Amino acid sequence: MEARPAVDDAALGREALAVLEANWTGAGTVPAPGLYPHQWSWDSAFVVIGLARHRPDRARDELLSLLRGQWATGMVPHIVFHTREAYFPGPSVWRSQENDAAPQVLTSGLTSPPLHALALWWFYRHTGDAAFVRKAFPALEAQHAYLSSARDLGGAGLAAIVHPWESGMDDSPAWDGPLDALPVIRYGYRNVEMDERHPDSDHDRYVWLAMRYRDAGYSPEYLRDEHPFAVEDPMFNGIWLASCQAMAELAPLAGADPVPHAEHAERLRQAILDRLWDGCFYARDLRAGRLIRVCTVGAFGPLLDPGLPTDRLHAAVEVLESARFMGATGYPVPSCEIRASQFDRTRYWRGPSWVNTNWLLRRAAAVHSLDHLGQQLTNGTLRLVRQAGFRECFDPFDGSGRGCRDFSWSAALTLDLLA
Ligand code: 2M8
Repeated sequence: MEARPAVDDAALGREALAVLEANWTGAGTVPAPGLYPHQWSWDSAFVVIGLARHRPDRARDELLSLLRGQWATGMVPHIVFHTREAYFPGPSVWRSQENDAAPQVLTSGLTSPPLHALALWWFYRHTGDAAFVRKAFPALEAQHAYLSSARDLGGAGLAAIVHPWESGMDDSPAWDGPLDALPVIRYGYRNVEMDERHPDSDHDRYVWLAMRYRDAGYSPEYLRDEHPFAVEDPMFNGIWLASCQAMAELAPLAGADPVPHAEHAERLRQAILDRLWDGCFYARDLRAGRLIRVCTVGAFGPLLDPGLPTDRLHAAVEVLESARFMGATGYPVPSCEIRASQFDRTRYWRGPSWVNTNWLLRRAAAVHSLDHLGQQLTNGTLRLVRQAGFRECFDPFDGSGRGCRDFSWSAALTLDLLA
C-alpha cells in the first residue's frame, strides 16, 4: 500500500481545502478533475456540508449553482453540465434542452439522493444564515414535491429510483437482479460510440435505460406504467426522510409551515418499516415485486431517522458492527456485506469503503447517541484519508486508495470530521 508522510490535523485540513479549491470551476465543484468534469448532485450536497464551517460563501454558491439545474417539475438532476461533452453520457445523450420542463443550463434527466435539505440544515446549524435558508427553501420544497408526485411508483409513499445512477451507488450488487431482468436484446439500443467506449454490458444497460426514459419525454406516466427499472432503495429513502425532518426544522425560518414536512417524515418512516424491513433493510424491486436480498451499505440509510424504533435500530447496528460489515474489515464500512458472493473489495460500490457513506453512518450514530460507533467511524475514515489521501474509495481491508485522486467529497467530509 502506498504510504504518505504523516500529516497532522491542521495540514490535513489545509490539503482538503486545497483540493476543493482546485476542483472549483467558478460555477460549482467537480467531483474530481478529469473523470468527472461537471457538477454532480449529491456530491455538491456533501461539499456544502464540508464547507459550511470553513467557506460559507462557497457553500452557498455551490448549492445555488446546482439548483440552477432544477427542472420546472422540481426534479434536481444528478448532473449539471459545465461543458458540452467531456463525459459520457453527456448533454447529447440526455437532450435536456428538448424538454419544456428543463432549465437553460444543460443537465441529465435523472435525479439522485435528496440530501440537499439535510445539507442546508447543516449549513444553517453552522452559520446561522437564515437569509440563505429563505432563499433555498422553496427549491427544496419543490424537489420533495416532485419525488412525492412523480416517484411514488409503488403507491406507498416511498420514492422509487428508476436507474442505478439515481442511487449514487451505480454498480451495487443490489441492482444486479433488476438489471439482469432487462430485455436488452429485444429492445437493445446501441450505437458505435457506445460499443467502442463502453464494451461493458452493464454500462450498455445503464445507457439503454436512460435513453428509454429520455425517449418517453422523461414522463412520469411512462415511469409508472412502462419503465422496466423501479426500485425503492433504503438509502435514498432514508436520506429523504432525514431531509424531510430538516425541512420541518427549517420551515419557520422560511416562513413556511413545518407540519407537512414533519408528517411526511412520519409517513416515510412507516413505509420504510412496512416495505423494506426483513431482519435488515433491503431494497424493493417494484417490477419483480420482491425484496432484493443482498445487504449493502445502503441498508443503513434508515438509521438517519432519530425516530427509528429501538428494536430495528439495534438489529441494524448489530449487522453493521458484525463480521458481515465493520467487524471483519480493518476500515469502515464496506459497501457490500463481505459474505455476499457479489462482494469484491476492488470494485467501486461492490465492496470498497467510501467517505460519504461513512459520514452518513456517523451522522446516524450521532442522532442515536451511539458515541462509540460514531468515534469508530470518524477515526477509521480519518485513518483512510491520512494514509491514502482523498481518494474516491478505499480497500476496506488494507485501506489502500482506489479510483480518482483529489476527490471532492472525500476532502469536504474530512474537513467536517476534523472539526
Ligand atoms: C459515480 O456515478 C457516476 C454516474 O452518475 C459515474 O459512475 O460515472 C457514483 O459514485 C456517484 O455516487 C457519484 O455521484 C458520481 C460522481 O462522483 O460518480
